[in-house]
Amino acid sequence: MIKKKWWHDKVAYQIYPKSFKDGNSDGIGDLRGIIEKLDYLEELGVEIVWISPIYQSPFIDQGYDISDYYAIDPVFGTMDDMDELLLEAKKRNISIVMDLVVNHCSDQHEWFQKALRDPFGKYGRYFYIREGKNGNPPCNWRSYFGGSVWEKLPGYENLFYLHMFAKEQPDLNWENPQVRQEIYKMIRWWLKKGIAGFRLDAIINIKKDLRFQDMPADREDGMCTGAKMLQYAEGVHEFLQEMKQEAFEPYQAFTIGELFDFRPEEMERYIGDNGCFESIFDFAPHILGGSEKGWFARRPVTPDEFRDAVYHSKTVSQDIGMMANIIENHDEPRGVSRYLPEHDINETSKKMLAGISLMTYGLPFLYQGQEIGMTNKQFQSIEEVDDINTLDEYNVAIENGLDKEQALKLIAGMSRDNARTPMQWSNEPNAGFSKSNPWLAVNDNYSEINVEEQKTRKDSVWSFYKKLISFRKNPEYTETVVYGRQIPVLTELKNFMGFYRRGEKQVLLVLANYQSQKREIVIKEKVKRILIDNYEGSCDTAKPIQTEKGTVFLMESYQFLVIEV
Ligand code: TEU
Ligand code: CA
Repeated sequence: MIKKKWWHDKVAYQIYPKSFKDGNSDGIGDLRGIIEKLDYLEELGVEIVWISPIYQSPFIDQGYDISDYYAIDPVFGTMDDMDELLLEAKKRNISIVMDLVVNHCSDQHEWFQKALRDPFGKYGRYFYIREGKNGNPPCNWRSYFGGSVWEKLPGYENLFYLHMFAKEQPDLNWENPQVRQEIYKMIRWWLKKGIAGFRLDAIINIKKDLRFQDMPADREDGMCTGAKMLQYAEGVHEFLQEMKQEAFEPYQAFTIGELFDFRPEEMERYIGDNGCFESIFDFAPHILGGSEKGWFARRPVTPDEFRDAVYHSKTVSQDIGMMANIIENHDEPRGVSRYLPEHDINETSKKMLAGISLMTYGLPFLYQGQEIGMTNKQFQSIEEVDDINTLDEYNVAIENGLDKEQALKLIAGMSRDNARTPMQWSNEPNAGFSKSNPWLAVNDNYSEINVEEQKTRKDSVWSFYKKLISFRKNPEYTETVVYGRQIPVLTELKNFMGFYRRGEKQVLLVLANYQSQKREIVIKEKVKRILIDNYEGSCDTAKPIQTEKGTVFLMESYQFLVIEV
């Protein structure tokens, strides 16, 4: 079994601050809004809250472009609000985790402004500034948000700076020890303030393949996705270990890495006993169905693929450390819209997905609105989209010959704005999120799907999440739910997920009928008791029958069960 950590038995929750709750009625969520809702989070059973960036920012990439790491953006409030939030959270046993965005900063950050003035001086070395090839970029890497990763330095014919993301997000030069020290200093400053730790944004990108060479083109634009260089970049662990020792360890900080494109054999180095992070997100289901061509060429994810991805992650990680389970975040569509077939999205199937996510080995990480089963937005036109990433993918679709309508249709399902629409608190105007017009339109379905309504109903998605969360904390079962070994069962069945959680005190069996058709399931064990059933309270609640083959269940459409055997 893995070494126990204080956060293992918790449930975590991500807040996207612009869209969570508006405290001062300007249409944008803020810190006062979060403070207002701490009781709500406590009631749900949340004990760790990660807040997406609230630092000073020009908001080219919604706060992931930071112009001052030591300041709260006025849109969100003041440093006093932040201190109050920390204090109030503490009273409720909630640990606050901030976003650490240090692969890049904003082009408005004073470091970059100074670099622009003197590219060969001290601050020039804070970034990757390179000579081009006769006025063309040094190499053919494509940025995550489209176009070259290289942008010309204003005033120079053949000097470029590197940006893996938008051109307003210049990459910080981690090879420079001064840069690293500045970052560690900033981290310590925040930890000293009382935050519990950080979520580390795009962190694997901090190590570059410094040869900056062309790679074989993967699209007709002649470029290759910059992410590919990560395969050739050696030594990210040295940076990460140094950061851990100098910044995190002195404060015993909780750290959770956002890692894509990492090598599975490195799991130990990431989340093992001496790993550089406490945890990392499990993005295995997220990458399913993707295409090098772009979002427009994605295909839907099948239940079996989803299952296999989840099982694989657990197989490679559960003896090493604990990953975090998500079905959505601020970069993703809504989980229920993505992992359930479109015509089957209903409260029962949403509860099944909730059950899978919370009963799978790992730290459950909810994203705001997931607990009420918020769905993707129906975008009517590209004008409704704010997100820089979606706008680029829309253009890619157009460049590939799709007309506007098709392009929108194909990329809308992946848009990051699906998750960024305001939190649906009630059926009041603007979903109770704000008294003014929100910065991004609310989802039309807020009168059906909202917190206020769901809290009054015992059979709501919200109530089911609450039940799953309290189950994780029930002293009778917590050890098994948190540390019990996950062992797949009935893997030959299509559209089905079954697994044991084998603990020291008991064995739980999790069964999910991931389809609308009913089916018969036979298990070899006798049932001690049924602990969770998403049909509870209805006449279709599980009724196991003992036969000589074993125990037989007639499982309803998207039925989800946790059984003690
Ligand atoms: O995301 C990193 C990242 O890899 C994503 O950009 C991902 O490729 C994309 O969202 C897929 O659609 C982090 C943040 O979570 C994201 O919001 C930021 O835009 C990005 O870093 C840059 O800071
Ligand atoms: Ca506000």
